[in-house]
Amino acid sequence: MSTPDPATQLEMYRRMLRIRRFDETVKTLFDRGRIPGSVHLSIGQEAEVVGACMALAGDDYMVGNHRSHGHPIGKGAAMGPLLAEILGKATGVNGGKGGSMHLADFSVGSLGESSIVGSGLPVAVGAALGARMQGNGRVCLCFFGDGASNEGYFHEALNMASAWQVPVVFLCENNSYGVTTAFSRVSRVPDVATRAVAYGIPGEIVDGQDALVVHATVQNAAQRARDGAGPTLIEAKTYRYPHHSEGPLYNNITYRDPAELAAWQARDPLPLFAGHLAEAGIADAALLADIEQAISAEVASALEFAEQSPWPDPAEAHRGLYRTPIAGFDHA
Ligand SMILES: Cc1ncc(C[n+]2csc(CCOP(=O)(O)OP(=O)(O)O)c2C)c(N)n1
Ligand SMILES: [Mg+2]
Repeated sequence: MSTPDPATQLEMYRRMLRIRRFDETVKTLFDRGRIPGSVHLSIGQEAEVVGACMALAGDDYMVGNHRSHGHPIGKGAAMGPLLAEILGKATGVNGGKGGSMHLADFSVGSLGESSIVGSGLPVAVGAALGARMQGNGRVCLCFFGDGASNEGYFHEALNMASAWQVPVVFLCENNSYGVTTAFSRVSRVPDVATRAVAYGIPGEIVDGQDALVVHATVQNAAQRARDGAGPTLIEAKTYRYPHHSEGPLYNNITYRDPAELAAWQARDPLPLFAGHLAEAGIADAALLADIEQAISAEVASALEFAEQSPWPDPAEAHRGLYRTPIAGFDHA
């Protein structure tokens, strides 16, 4: 696959920056008590998110997990309705009923996200099977973590996808930890990608801090899937800079070496990609500064939109359910 043209590479940088600034804004809102529950940030992982999402066609499907603010942004979604959803507002992508861990945004093919670790894997296989049965040429990209690769869902989904050769790309975002548990403590094989052998599908390891490498690898896998050659398991080695989720839970827990964090921060995907754009003559310092300013303005206006939006009407509470569970509350 060829390297994306300069305009596409600039858009990759914009989306990575959008995710970073979006998640920083979410953190500020959370710290001010504006978001109930918890939030899981993708800061540090932007390159693999954007590289993978931008390797898809506009109408391809995508499935996320609990750490998925960045996935719809990577696929090109508007930030206002995403932020409104996280704040529980009526203008949110799911009417404010889903929140941080349920940013389904059908406008960009994002089928949904779920806090049940591993549960997106079979959903992705179902979506891919549906695409094949409908003959619409779409593929489904499935994001999941290293922790999810130890769930039964992972094995069932990969086996069925392989047996039925459905057009799905499994993208493991291996950020080395499931909450505070290092992957090396819960697996005798160091790489998730090795497990592809058990299902007779290709398994590839990529540098998750390099958006272009991830992009090329996912593009190849998506083409393979579209051509009827079945699924691929890709493992992007990456790292989250914040703790698992926001809040005071992790303040006094030691589970990772500060030197390890510093080593990954030295390979922060944003300066890495900015450096590449400068070296390749795609962006000079002035253009990079303009992009930085434009993205900050976009995030500020997304926040303004979310803040100004109304709360959902209580009468909406039971709309969108398969079945209205309480007699007398039938608003369907
Ligand atoms: C089935 C299930 N088991 C446990 C949990 C609690 N839990 C939430 S996130 C998480 C870790 C997930 O790790 P990973 O898949 O590596 O994703 P990451 O958070 O690192 O992106 C756990 C154990 C859950 N939500 N669902
Ligand atoms: Mg993990």
